Parts: sequence; structure tokens; C-alpha cells
Amino acid sequence: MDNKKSQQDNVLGRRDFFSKVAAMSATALAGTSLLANESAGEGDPAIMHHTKWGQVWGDPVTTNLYGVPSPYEHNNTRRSTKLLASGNFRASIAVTPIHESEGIITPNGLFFSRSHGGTAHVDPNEYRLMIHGLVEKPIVLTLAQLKRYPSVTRTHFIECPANGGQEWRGPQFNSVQFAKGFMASAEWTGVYIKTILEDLGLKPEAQWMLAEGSDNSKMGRTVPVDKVMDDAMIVWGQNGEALRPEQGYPVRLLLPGWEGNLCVKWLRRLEFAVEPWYCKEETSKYTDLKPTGKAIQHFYANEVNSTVTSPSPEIPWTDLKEGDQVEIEGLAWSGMGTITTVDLSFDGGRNYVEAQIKGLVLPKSWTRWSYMFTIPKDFQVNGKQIILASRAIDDAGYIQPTIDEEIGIMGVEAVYHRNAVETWEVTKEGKVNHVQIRSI
Ligand SMILES: Nc1nc2c(c(=O)[nH]1)N[C@H]1C(S)=C(S)[C@@H](COP(=O)(O)O)O[C@H]1N2
Ligand SMILES: [Mo]
Repeated sequence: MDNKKSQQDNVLGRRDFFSKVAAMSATALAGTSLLANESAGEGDPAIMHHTKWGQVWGDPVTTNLYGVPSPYEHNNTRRSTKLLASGNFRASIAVTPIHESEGIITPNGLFFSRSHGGTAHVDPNEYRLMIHGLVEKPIVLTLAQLKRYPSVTRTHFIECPANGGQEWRGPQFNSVQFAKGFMASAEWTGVYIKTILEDLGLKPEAQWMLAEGSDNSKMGRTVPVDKVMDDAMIVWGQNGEALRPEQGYPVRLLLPGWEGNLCVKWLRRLEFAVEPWYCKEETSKYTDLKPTGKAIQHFYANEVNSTVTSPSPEIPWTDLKEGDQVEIEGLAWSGMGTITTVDLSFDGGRNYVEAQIKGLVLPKSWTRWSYMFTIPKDFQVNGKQIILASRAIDDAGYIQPTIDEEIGIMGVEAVYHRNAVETWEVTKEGKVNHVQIRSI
């Protein structure tokens, strides 16, 4: 495997800025309370009067036998754009509103979706999975038979390796949803493929596994047997219910941390062999062109990455004023391991302070981070406009590169595996814009 980014062993630039910002926040937190001085007081009719909804019957419990979000949340949706679609939107991508997401799980209706031939609608009664090639006992399973294997439940993100891939030459989208939302996270239930292979008997010469979809795109990708025997899963459950059609109902392949493209949906066939297949999606696509003209192939894991999600172009600070406390939040993730540290910069990545990691920290999972911040005068820190940037480190020892480091190695002709530090400027009105800062 060609690891395109070298490991950096030192964490740069925490020094003086760290102490300054830390001191600033500490003083602010000691001197004021969070929101206790903001009380609307006695005059607020919204708390003084009976509520409209408290004076009528509520809906019968039978109104939504399958629950739907409050109508007030109508804006919290996946989004798509012609820039990300071909022709009739069948081969297209709809991105997750990561700025609206809470915790580390994406609700199924908001899970990003990328399909090369449209969403297939599979009849579970006609569903079959064939496992063959270099196995002692080839098999064709129905869905019910597949589910008789012992199941496991694991939380993992799926990220299209093209996440951010439109932006090698600079921001295309003034939106965190479009810039970073080619990913989502769920609690998946299924069976480890190694469990099935213990049953069927994998022949020792097997080195590669072909996974093929039954949809119109016939998505085919080859996976090294090492990964298959490590943590590859066949999944049918997504956040406590069956997979959604967009996620490959009734069954998909899940390769924790690896390119979303390899997680073949509407899975029909697994075949084991000595050589890789060199399918269309691992030759013409999902390879990265380097400045030398050579392409990187068989490069699978999504590397350590992070983004600020709030504030963002979608969630600006325009309603906040000097002295207000606000939580800066974001996500960090790595397909190679567990997030250990997230750093936050107010000056575009020159200096960093350490952010707080919140909640569950799981391998190959979204990890939520946060930083309590006091809005400074004119939204300036040390007399300069704020440029937010986050940088994550994982336990495989990787640290996100700067955009200059990444472009230095990859040029700008690549599409996949962009994981450089992203930058977000805050204007003096509190608006947030996606920017790219070179040569810092
Ligand atoms: N059968 C099949 N599997 C597929 C695809 C497809 O078009 N057909 N798209 C792939 C791509 S490019 C990605 S990024 C992920 C997206 O998974 P999601 O739609 O559940 O987010 O599925 C992968 N698996
Ligand atoms: Mo993808």
C-alpha cells in the first residue's frame, strides 16, 4: 500500500498562542456565567401565556406509525446539486447536513447517498448472496439464512473518498454540508465475513475478494483478504432498523474506515481468488493521479480528517456579540484507527489550542469535539480576523497535513483522499466563509 502522506512526529505551533487563547477563555469563564445574564425576564409572552399547543388535543398516537421529524425541521435534509450529478440525478450524490448533526450518529433519513445507477429496490424474498471461488464450500444464501450467523453491532462512518475532492484547487462550495458532507455515521448490525469463512473454509491461496452489487451499476471492487479477515462485515441493520434502500437494502458490505466506494450495496456476490480483479471502479476511477502522471492504486483507508461544523456558512455567529459564550463544535474521524487529539486554530493553522473530545471515542468512527469560546470584539483574536481550522491526530500516528503539504505531494489533479486542514474565515459581522489558505 502506498501511504501518500508521511507521518509527522511533532505537533507544531501550540506554544505561545495556546497559552494566550487558553488564558483568554479562562478569564472569560471565571468572570461571567454562560447565559445567566441573558434571561428574557418577566415580559416574555412566550413563557407568560398558555401555549397554543397546550390548549388543544394532541394528535392521536396513530398519526405517524412510522415517526417523522417535526415540520419545523424541514430544512434539515440531505442536499444535492447539479455539480455533483450526472444527467438525470440517478448517478448522483446527496450529502449529509453535518452542521445539523448531533452526537456521532446520522439518522437514517439523512445518511449521505451515492449511487452510480440510482437506488435499487430489492425484494428481500428474492434476495440471494453467493459466496464462491476459493472456498471449500461455496454457498448461496437467502436473507433469512444469512441472518442465522451470529451478529455483531458496530458504530462506523462511511465516507466517499471524494469527500472534499472538488476542492483541490480551492473552495467550490461555501457550505460545510457540501464541502465535507460526503459521509455519515451509523450503528451497523451484521456478521463478520471471517465468521462466515470459518464456516465455509477459505482456501489458503485466496488473496483477494471480489464484492459485486446487484444494482444497475453492478459495482464491483476487490478487497485484500487481510482486510476481510480483520473487520469486514456484511450488514443488514442500520441504527436499529433494516438498511434504507439508499444504503443497499437488504444487505451491503461494510469495510470499516475504508473508501465508501468499497462498501458495495445491494450485495449479490463475494468471490475469492489469487489476483485482484481490476474492475472499472478500481482502475478508471478511485485511483489518484499524482503530478508524476502515475496513479495511486489499491489505496483504501480514509486517512485522519476533521472539520469545524459550527460555526459554519450554514450556522454563522451573526446573532452573537462581544462577550457571548459559544461552543465551537466539529467532527474528527480516521479510517486507520481512533482519534486521540483534535486541535483548533483561530489563525488559519499557524497556532493551535487543544479542543475537548466529547462523548464516545470509538475506532473508525466519528468523534465529536468542542471548544468553549468567548466572542471577542469585532470577531478578532489578537487584532486579526478569525480563521478557524481544525486538525486531528489518530492513534496510528497520523496528523492531518496542511493544504500545502498535501498539494505538494498530490498536485491538484487528484480527486480522492483529501484530508488537508480546512479553513473557515469569520467576518466582522460573524458570517462564516469557506476559504483556502496557502503557504502559511
Ligand atoms: N452496488 C453499489 N454499491 C455502491 C455504490 C453503487 O453505486 N452501487 N456506490 C458506492 C459509493 S461511490 C459510495 S461512496 C458508497 C455510498 O454509500 P451510501 O450511499 O450508503 O452513503 O456506496 C458504494 N457502494
Ligand atoms: Mo463514492
